[in-house]
Amino acid sequence: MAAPGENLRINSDRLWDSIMEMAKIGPGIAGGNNRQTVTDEDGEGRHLFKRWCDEAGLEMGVDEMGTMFARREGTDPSLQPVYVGSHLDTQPTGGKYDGVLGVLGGLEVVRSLDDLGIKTKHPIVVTNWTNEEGARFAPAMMASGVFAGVLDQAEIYSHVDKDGKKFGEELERIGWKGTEKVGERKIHAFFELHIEQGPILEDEGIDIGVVTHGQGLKWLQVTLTGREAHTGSTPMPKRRNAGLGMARVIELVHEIAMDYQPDAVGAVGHMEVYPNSRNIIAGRTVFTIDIRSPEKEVLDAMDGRIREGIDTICEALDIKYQIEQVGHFDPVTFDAGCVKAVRDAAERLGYTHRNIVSGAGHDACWINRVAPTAMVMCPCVDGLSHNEAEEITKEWATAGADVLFHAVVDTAVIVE
Ligand code: HGY
Ligand code: MN
Ligand code: MN
Repeated sequence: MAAPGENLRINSDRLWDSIMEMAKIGPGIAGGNNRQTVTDEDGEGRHLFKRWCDEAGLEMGVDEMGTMFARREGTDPSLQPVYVGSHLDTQPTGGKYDGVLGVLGGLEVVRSLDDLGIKTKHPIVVTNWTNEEGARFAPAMMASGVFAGVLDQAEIYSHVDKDGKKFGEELERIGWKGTEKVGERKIHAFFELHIEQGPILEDEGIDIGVVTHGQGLKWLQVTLTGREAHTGSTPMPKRRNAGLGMARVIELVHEIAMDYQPDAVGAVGHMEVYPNSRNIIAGRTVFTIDIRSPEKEVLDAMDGRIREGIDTICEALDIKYQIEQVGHFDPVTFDAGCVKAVRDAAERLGYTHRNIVSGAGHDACWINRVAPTAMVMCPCVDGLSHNEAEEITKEWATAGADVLFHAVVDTAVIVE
């Protein structure tokens, strides 16, 4: 079967217009988006995506985690479909492209196939995975994790946000809890287009990242318990300061990550201080350590050193600690066949490309456990993401979607 000709391209204007249309839903306060998972804004974004899928004649399925599957029939409906997609939920101060480019890039593949009158043997399913970000409800890549069988659905339903609302109840409230059993769908291959969220492609002037691996991740939620006391009248030696403990742990995480350069990373982005009053010594702090590395041994070594360090810090400050692992996946090696389809597509289309390891986690990292999977990356301005100022060019979006188009269609097999 012939591969798509190098002249076959997606409709750049339509893709860009769709991204800008989606960006109007759940606007942020600085030009980006706040469309957090299973909020009303997420529900509105889902309805817009469904309307576009209906207009494209796709058959929509929704599973019990709210993941949306929009199916374009193949000439042989008995074949396992090629899945293509990402996520529509955003960070609280997210950008317009993180996740959205992958879902709407997948929809653009289908729209372009219809424009060109191309049929494929395998069906194609455009996918919106619920709660990739893990910002409102941990962990990240939640629905794809349940789909891959690594997270327990009933337990996940009970996860609460900072206001005590439960994920399962919120999913039901916005009307997007489907009836399909999660994980029963069989996938021939899965492709995800995503912005790099780092500086490499832009710095090197390269159009396409051929993602060969994804780095591993651990999220450790730490609770430190000291004693609330007056900041003025409590002598320094008598303080049990959970705020000081958190500060020392944050410094420890940074120092340990710096010991494993150039690849390891570590930070604390989520911090809560109680009672958070100007003249009360913090009695309790709750925060999440995010450590990552392409090497499992390094990730495990950092984990061990951090736990030892927390014990030493808390001993010295006479405070208690609890550590709960709230997110984890090992480094991922994507499917060689799917990675080759991405690389061949970039080559055929004349786009510059390079192999790259994904620094961020993605739904593809979990789906890679149950189906051959690969990712396509495009650059982003200053490598900035998880910031409302996240930006890409229309040309970068087009190149990424063109490569996605060819990789998906190559794998779904064109019918002459
Ligand atoms: O945390 C991550 O890497 C992803 O953006 N959820
Ligand atoms: Mn993402
Ligand atoms: Mn993200």
